[in-house]
Amino acid sequence: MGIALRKWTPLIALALAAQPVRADVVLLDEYWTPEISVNDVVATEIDAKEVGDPTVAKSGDIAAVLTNDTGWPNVRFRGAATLKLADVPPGDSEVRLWYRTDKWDGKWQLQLWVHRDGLTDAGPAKVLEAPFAGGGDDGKLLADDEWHQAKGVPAAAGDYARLLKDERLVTFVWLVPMDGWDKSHGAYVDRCEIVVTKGPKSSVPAPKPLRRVRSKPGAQTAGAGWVWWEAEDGIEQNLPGGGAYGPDTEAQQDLLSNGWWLQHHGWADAKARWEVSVPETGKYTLWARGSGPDGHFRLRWNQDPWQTFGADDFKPVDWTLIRDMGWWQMEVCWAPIGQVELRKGKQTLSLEGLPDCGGMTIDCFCLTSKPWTPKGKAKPEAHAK
Ligand SMILES: [Ca+2]
Ligand SMILES: [Ca+2]
Repeated sequence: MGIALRKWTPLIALALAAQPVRADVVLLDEYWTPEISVNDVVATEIDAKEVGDPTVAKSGDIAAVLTNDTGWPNVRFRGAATLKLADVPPGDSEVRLWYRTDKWDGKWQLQLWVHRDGLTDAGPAKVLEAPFAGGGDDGKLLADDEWHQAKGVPAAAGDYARLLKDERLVTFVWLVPMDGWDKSHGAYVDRCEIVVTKGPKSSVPAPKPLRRVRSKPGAQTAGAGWVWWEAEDGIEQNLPGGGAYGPDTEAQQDLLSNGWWLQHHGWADAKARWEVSVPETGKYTLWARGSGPDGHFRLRWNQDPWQTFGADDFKPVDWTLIRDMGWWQMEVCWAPIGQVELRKGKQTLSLEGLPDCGGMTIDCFCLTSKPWTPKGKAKPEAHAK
């Protein structure tokens, strides 16, 4: 499923107007999706809780670790946050990155790239670049295997002049090495952010960044006549965590059930599978909370024939605005997507994107055997009575 474009109501406009204007932006922290890796650098996500070592992350639980034998680690990370260029004036801002490296003592430059349909159609465009002063001689990183913060003042670059400053853009962070060949290393990076240090926007507090939501494969909640499960709790799925459709603050995250959804934009061959314990044999309505399909996907229970879904099959009855990008609204909606006879016991629901499927966003599902009026992330507790 992808993003439904829908006219937003004046009521939502008023609610948004009351929120403080965002200034500082956490670009990367708990969701890292490497998109381009150069010089054989391997970029992987590392979870401090999973490895049982709190020192592998500096902020929250998740960091990225970059390793290669040739040095010069060069990686572009995809869309972990959005921003308006007007909110982070280059001369009034500072970019910051926590790093920890055992041997790589080169220098990094941070480049901020952005994407906006209709303006950067050839792919993301570079808008800011900043040399990172890592704390060592001449700005080099300190290779003592301790966490340090590199800082730099960004300057306008690339397509900055021609891009709209007051529209929310999807961001990409590119760590570009400026020297440091032939140094085999492991380098952790965490919490990359732009902080406004001067001017009128410097006093605006940053919104709380995302917290990491861990998948619980097969988890579900059930009551009399209903079963609810999170899209992100599939027993199998191949969608990466970052991307244009991810929420980018904790406030946005809290609008989603369990604080996360299965989402990605432009991801070919999307697949997901969920295992559901159906409490009673019977006829159920399957509800999905997500966004209107962009292109087509298909679903099936167990080995039943596939059923294809497109925009005309997704008729929302409940809407919540997640984020207003100016040029589109990211929203999450409930819609009934079919009726099914299911036997008591474990049943498997499978989903596949079809070639024209432009993206996936699914928050959760609910199977109900009784009439239900969905409302946001509230579970149908009334059915349990
Ligand atoms: Ca982190
Ligand atoms: Ca969810």
